[in-house]
Amino acid sequence: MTSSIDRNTATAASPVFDLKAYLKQYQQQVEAALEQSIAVVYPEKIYESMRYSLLAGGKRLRPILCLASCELAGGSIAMAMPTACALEMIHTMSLIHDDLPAMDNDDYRRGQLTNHKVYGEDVAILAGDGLLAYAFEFIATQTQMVSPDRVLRVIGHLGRAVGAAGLVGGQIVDLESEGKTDVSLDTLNFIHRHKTGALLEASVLCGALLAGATESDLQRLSTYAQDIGLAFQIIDDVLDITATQEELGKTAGKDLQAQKVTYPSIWGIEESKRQANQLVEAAKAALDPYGDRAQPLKALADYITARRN
Ligand code: GRG
Repeated sequence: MTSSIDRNTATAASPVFDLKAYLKQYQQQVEAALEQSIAVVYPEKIYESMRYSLLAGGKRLRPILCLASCELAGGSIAMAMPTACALEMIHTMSLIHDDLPAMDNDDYRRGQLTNHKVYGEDVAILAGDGLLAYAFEFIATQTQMVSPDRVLRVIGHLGRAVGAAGLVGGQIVDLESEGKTDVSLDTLNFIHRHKTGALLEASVLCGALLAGATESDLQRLSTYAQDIGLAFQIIDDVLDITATQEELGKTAGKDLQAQKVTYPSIWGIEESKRQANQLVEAAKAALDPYGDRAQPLKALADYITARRN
């Protein structure tokens, strides 16, 4: 296929992009698709528990990044929606497991009680497992208008991003670092590039893969995604200190309480914000060749540093 850049020239008078309206519209579409994605059948408890966390709100950033990236690369929302839902299923399962007493031990998530507080630890573990498996089933069975080789690439990429080479690898180094005061910046970067960054990168790349993006498109999008992934985590660490429990929808100040090494604990709050802004600028610059077509992804990058939760 031709490069996305060839089909896309920046215009002198770029229209102002309304991120608020964009987020509202895409969030609504994602909510509707997620609502339809899982039915409650026998044995009801597991499906109810999966739906409890999946439909608890959240910014839906990963699905929206996937849809926006697919559109930038010339695809449609319909092509990417099953993968977008699967990304949210995987993200939600990682939150359920992260909140368990054996991990971060949290009582609140997305403004409501965590899954294990409502259903018990045994059910919460299974709800996470159920969502993880279903995510891959959902991509394989629900994706339409995309050739099987592209779907296969998406499944392969996502599997790698979620396993020991991605989320799971980041989480274990995070657990091993708990209680240590001498965690290096390299280790902190490893943790967050894997634990948080890998799924954000997969969200962007899977959307583009579905649309048949070229290798050079994938390279640019990967640079964008890795930069926003790290910026996202730096701001997450800052918000843990500066935002309230009401704003966050989860316990605030947890990192300080657990004496965790974070970006603000190494750099301070102002320098952390500066580093995050620098990463966001670099992320946006990587998409300059796409002109106006990159407006949604660029605005989403800005949203990462401007958000309050
Ligand atoms: C993936 C197999 C598998 C197991 C899970 C527990 C675990 C392994 C990994 C932890 C991953 C984790 C919870 C990373 C934190 C990522 C993060 C910053 C989450 C907050 O994301 P937001 O702000 O949340 O997008 P909302 O609620 O808006 O969706």
